Amino acid sequence: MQKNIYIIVIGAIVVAVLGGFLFFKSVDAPGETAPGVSSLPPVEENGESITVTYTDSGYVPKEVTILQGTKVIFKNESSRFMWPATAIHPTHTIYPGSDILKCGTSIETQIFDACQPIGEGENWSFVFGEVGSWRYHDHLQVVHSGKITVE
Ligand SMILES: [Cu+2]
Repeated sequence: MQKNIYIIVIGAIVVAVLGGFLFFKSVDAPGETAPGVSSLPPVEENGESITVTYTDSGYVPKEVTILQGTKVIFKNESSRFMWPATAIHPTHTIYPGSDILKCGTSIETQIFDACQPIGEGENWSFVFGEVGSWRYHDHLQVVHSGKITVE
């Protein structure tokens, strides 16, 4: 009788350990991105877009208010490279899901970070899915900053 109880207890432990292992393995599986990078929820575009121009004296307009799902096109009309990125320099983690460490990964296009210098006359755009007030800066000219308010 005593022996049967041991077998049941050991069996329960084996099931718990195996179950836990499979559970964590299945949680990790859906990402299929770079190691340590989880995928971000899809952003629904609302079909609207506005343009923020980067000039030699900074972003114009410096502050804009948009509806959730609006695409903001950052247009470089300065005489140097631009690199729009969410606050705070240098980590770029204020906008949800963003992090400069995600640049170069499969979710690079889903973060509020150009992740690279954008040349003169070129554009970089981002669709804002998160409601809130998001400060950003130019990663190459940190004094040039702005704010996108998403309603
Ligand atoms: Cu920066």
